[in-house]
Amino acid sequence: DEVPIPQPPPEFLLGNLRELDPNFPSRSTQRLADLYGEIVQLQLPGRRLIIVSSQQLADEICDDRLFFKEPGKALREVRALTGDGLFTSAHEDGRVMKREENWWKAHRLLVPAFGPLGLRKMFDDMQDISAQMMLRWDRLGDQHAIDCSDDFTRLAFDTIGLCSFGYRFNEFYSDEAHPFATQMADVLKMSGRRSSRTDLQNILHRWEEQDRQEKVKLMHGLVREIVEERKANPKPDAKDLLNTMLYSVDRESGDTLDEQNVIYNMVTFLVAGHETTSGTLSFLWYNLLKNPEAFHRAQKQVDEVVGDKVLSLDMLPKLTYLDSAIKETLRLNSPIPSFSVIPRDDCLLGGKYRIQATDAILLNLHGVHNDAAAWGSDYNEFKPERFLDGKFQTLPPSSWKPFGNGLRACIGRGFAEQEMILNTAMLLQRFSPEMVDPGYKLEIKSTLTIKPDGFYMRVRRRPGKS
Ligand code: MNH
Repeated sequence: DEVPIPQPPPEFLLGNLRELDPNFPSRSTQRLADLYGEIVQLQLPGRRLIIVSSQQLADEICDDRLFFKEPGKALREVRALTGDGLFTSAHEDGRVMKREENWWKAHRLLVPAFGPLGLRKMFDDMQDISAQMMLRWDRLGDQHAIDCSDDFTRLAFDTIGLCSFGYRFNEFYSDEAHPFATQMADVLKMSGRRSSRTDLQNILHRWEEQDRQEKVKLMHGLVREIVEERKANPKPDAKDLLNTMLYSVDRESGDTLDEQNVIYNMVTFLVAGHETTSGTLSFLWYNLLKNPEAFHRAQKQVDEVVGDKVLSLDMLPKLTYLDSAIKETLRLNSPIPSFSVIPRDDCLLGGKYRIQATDAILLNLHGVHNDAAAWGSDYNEFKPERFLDGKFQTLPPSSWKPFGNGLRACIGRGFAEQEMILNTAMLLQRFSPEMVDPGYKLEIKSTLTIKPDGFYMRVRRRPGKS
């Protein structure tokens, strides 16, 4: 039997447009989920948006025979920056976009480069950047209030620059963030706002649009310089992503990637990889410091596995508690709060909700990751134990999706996991962090991703650890 999908009362002309806060869309979707439950529909100018917030419905959405990713409004706005790079291109014919061959070419070339062998080669460079962070924290001393989101953003940014194209942004050597990082944050913010306005409203914001386009130009300029430099001075031994993109031939098409697409993908790695990774690390430390038992367990494991030795690649798989704490953080505080798909055809979701082929579906990760039916009544508690000892394999299907789904899932997952475990292990080995304000209540700021706002730590050298 069909059941109507709940909808908040629409307004004249705007429909439900004002339900979405342009500056914080994920707060709006969660508020709607709290009000209306596992499914809710919004009438937006020219389209209907369905928001899904339960594990059961999510599992149907994650069936790629029925649904697939077509970059939604927000991602299409980000294309000003990332074009037909992996994150924002169409791998199939959609309703407004045509299949783009460049997605397939880049996907085939880059999946192996982001695989275990590729990651192994990046270990030393990742450690290099993490060591810079440790040194900086050491020098700042144990009274300094560290802005977590800020420093982890430097870390993630530098790591992608060095590991993927041998470029040093040197974020830890300057007080201000690199201009590229600031421009990127601005462009993402403006792109998000554009996507939640009507065309008319966007015309009225033309100064902001000019600002956005200027920043995009500067960013492309820098990345183009890095590419030109590599072409002028090749590094045949550097097995980084830039070499793969510039010189590897795609077996299927016989092509290499064109230079414009290489630039789009380089910017894509920075966009997709730095805020997500830094947001996760900031949330991780918030969770560890709010849960002293978990913190001590994590530190104990680092003492057992690493001790006073220099961290090495073979130790990473043994740091299972850190891995679980990161997974649990990604459950409770997914830095990418949602992802979207479209249906191939009309269908009945959950056997009762009528979905039309013209709808867009948004998977609200906060809802799915806090579904009591999947996670139990303690779903809102931080318990890394949920993922330990292979329990990760036995979770209900599609109950944990912080890296997206299927063919369009995150290509940088292994990269991010290696970087995060490595950094956390080095930190726990040297320091005992504490919150500057023990009464700090989690505040969240939102761009394309979400991260803690105003979260400060102090770090003290652990006695006897040099
Ligand atoms: Mn990542 C896609 C989350 C780190 C590069 N990433 C996605 C998607 C999610 C995601 C969710 C799918 C979005 C969608 O369906 O529209 N990514 C993360 C998280 C982290 C992360 C939570 C860290 C934690 N991502 C990284 C890193 C890189 C990266 C690091 C690169 C160095 N991600 C990508 C790319 C895509 C992607 C590229 C697009 C893949 C594709 O569609 O082919």
